[in-house]
Order: sequence, then structure tokens, then C-alpha cells
Amino acid sequence: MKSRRNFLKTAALGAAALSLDGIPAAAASRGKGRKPIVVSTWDFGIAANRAAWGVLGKGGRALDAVEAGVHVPEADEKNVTVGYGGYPDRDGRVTLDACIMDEFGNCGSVAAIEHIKHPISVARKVMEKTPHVMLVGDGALQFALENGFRKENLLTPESEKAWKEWLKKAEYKPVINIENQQYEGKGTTAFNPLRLPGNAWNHDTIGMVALDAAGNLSGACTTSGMAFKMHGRVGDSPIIGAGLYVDNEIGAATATGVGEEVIRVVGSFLVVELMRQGYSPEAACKEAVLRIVKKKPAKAKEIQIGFLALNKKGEHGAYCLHPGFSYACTTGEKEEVLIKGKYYFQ
Ligand code: SD4
Repeated sequence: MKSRRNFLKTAALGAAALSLDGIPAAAASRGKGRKPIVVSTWDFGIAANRAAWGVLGKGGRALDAVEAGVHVPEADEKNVTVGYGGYPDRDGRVTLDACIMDEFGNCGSVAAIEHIKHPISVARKVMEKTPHVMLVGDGALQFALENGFRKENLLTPESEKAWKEWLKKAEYKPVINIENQQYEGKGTTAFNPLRLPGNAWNHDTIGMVALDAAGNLSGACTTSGMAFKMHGRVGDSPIIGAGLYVDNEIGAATATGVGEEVIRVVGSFLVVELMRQGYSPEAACKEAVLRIVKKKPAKAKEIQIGFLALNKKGEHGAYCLHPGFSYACTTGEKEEVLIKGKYYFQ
């Protein structure tokens, strides 16, 4: 365990030292034309990728890999941002969003679903067993229960405590982005980009895209959404084209950060379409970030958004608004690296 940690640490340091166009040389060379490969958002993507590799490494299908991969943070109660243990909404209810997409353009999604630990698997069932793409709220829960999912309490004592803490200061009224607490709480009023909504202190999503040995792409995205959101709020993560998009001819992309701004530019679809036009994964992600900055320059200064993309050749890249976003890339059992996303605001 310790040596694995050291390896990661070294890999991350190496990434900083060998950075080539934002992509560490080692990761870039592995990424070029390399398959299978799996990439996913944030540091907790490393553990998720390992589970995905359990499928990809045996020649399995990317769809099965991404589902297995994102199960890890969904079930991890210490991860207060995805699935079980995720921070609740303003009413203290844990509501989850997830979607999945395969190499054939099939997709499934659930939004604002409660009481189900693995919303990604409900999304997959929606894709495979219904004529629909998306089920929400009670309907999604009803469908899950009918399909054998167990009803559980997802609010852990820790996340309930955090919510009650938040309630002490928060007025209960629909102020957009009241979750923007980045200047409070830690004894400082200094600007800290890590505390921007959607950044490391308040990131809520794992987006994972993979290319399997057969050369097929799939993706999954799952989240508890922005902490202390309004009840019923749905972000980008379960919206096909916004939080996730896969086109097996071209590539796949996923997004993290403040979903409202990602939805506005249909971010993941935009990234894939840019790759279709010949942009590299990183350049496509950058262009999508620039689109957000152009549309809402003032807003862009106050929030975090990151895009992550993988193309059909196994090349990968990311770009975000502010420092603090990283993604995990895995191309073998011990070949895993955390890569810092390049960012727009210096
Ligand atoms: C949402 N995009 O619900 C998600 C949250 C997230 O980093 O990714 N935060 O808007």
C-alpha cells in the first residue's frame, strides 16, 4: 500500500517535472495509440480506475469497466461527493445523478434519485431495459426497486453533521450558488481557488471514459451534485451531451464542476465534436473552457469547471478554469498516474 502511494506520489511529481503540453511525458507516450486505457476525474479516479482495469486488463468491454470503476467512489462513504456518504441537498436529502453511454450510442440516465447506492447501475438498466434514456426522482427510485436494487439510507453521520453545520449559516432560500462558501470556514478570507464551487473543496463527480482492447469507447458519470443544492436541482452529470458524451468513431468526454455552466454549452458533446474537427483531446477541452469564459466571463472567475477527453487513438487530455483539477490515467495494473489539468486563470 505504502509503495503504491509512493509510486503515485512519484508519478505526480514526475508529471510536474516532465510536463509536455500539460501532459506528463510518461502518460502522454502511454496515451498515444495505447489501449486499453481508462481516465477519470479527480484524485479519487485512481482507485476507480483500478477497478475499471480489473475489466479492461482482461480484455473486457469498456462499458463494464466504467460501471465497475465508478462503483468505487459511489460506495465509498469517505467520499462526501459521490453516492453513499455524499453531501445532501438543503433539505438533508441525498439525491444522486448519473449517466452511462456505450459504443453504440446507447445511453441511460437517472437524476435526483434517492436511496440507491449505485445510481450508475440504475442508469445502465434504464439504457438496457426501457425505451427511455432518462428517469428522474420517484420514478427512477420505483424503477430501481422493481429491478432489485435495495433501498438504503445514504446520509452518513458525517454528511449529516456537515449539513447541520451548513444550516447554521445558510439561510434557507433559493439563492443561486449559495453553496459558494469558499471564503468562509477555514479561518481565512483570502482567495483560495481550491475552494471555488466545483473545485477540490466542493467537487462532486466522477466522470470516467475508457477505450477497451477491442477499440471501443464507453463512459460513465455519477455524482451527488453540488453540496447543499436546492432540492430537485439537477446538474450536468446525468445529461447526455453535457456531463458525458461518447462517439465511438471519434472519442469520449466528461465534465466536472458547476454543472449549470456545462449544460449551457453542452460541454461534453462540444468537446467530442471539436475532436471530430481534428482538435487534440486537450485542445478540445480548452476550447470548451474558452467558450464558457466567453459566454460568462465574470461567472467563470468564481467557479471551477474541468473537461476530460479521450480519443479513439487512446490519446487523452484535460483543461479547466482554475488550478486544482486533476485526472487519473491508467494503462496497466501498475501504470497509473495523476495528471494536473492545465487551467485558464493563472
Ligand atoms: C454538478 N457537475 O452537479 C456536478 C458537480 C461537480 O465538481 O462535478 N462538481 O453540477
